[in-house]
Amino acid sequence: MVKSVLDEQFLISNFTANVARPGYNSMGLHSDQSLVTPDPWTRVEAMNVIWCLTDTYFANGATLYVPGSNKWQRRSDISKDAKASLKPFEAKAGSIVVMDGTVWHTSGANVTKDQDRALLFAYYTAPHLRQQVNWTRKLSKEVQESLSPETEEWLGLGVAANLGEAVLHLKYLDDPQKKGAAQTPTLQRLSRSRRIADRLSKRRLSTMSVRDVWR
Ligand SMILES: O=C(O)CCC(=O)C(=O)O
Repeated sequence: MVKSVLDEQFLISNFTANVARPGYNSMGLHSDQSLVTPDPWTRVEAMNVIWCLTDTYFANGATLYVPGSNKWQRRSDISKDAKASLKPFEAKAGSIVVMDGTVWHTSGANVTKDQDRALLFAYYTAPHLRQQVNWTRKLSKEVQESLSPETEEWLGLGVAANLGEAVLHLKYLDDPQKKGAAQTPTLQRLSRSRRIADRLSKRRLSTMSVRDVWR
């Protein structure tokens, strides 16, 4: 699902648990893409997958969104009556809600007496956008070493962390006749960089130069 929106190359930018307890108030209206990249927002470069751990409805603080706000490309497009047009994402526990990063939204107020609203937000972005969390610092060495190559890639922990689409463009520049070739020189260099990184991490060295990767 994430790949269908952001393409093959994407990063996990952040992963948060937002629990709105009784009495919790709304936060400010925002789009998640506007937090990490300046306008104009002409294409979708961020998205959230929201995991509902509890039933989520207006009174317990369901996320509120402005229908059609994904069309706003600049701050000046934000409608004056945006707050009046907010609608809740209502869903049963166990559901997921996929939210395009250009949709303007806020958390709802929890006006119930005793019903928590617990949501997990997995926030993904295009690879050229700096992640909200520095996973290299955040995750312990043990956790990093236990990750699959795919998860490592998604967290931007690889040596070539955010080359993203550049890899594809370089591939075509290397040899336009070989668009479908699986092992272009660029990709060979990337897999070599992974092997070097693996060797370095085994030797417990923490840094390597870009020259080592691309030589
Ligand atoms: O908790 C919510 O409903 C919304 C959270 C949100 O928009 C955010 O964390 O940026």
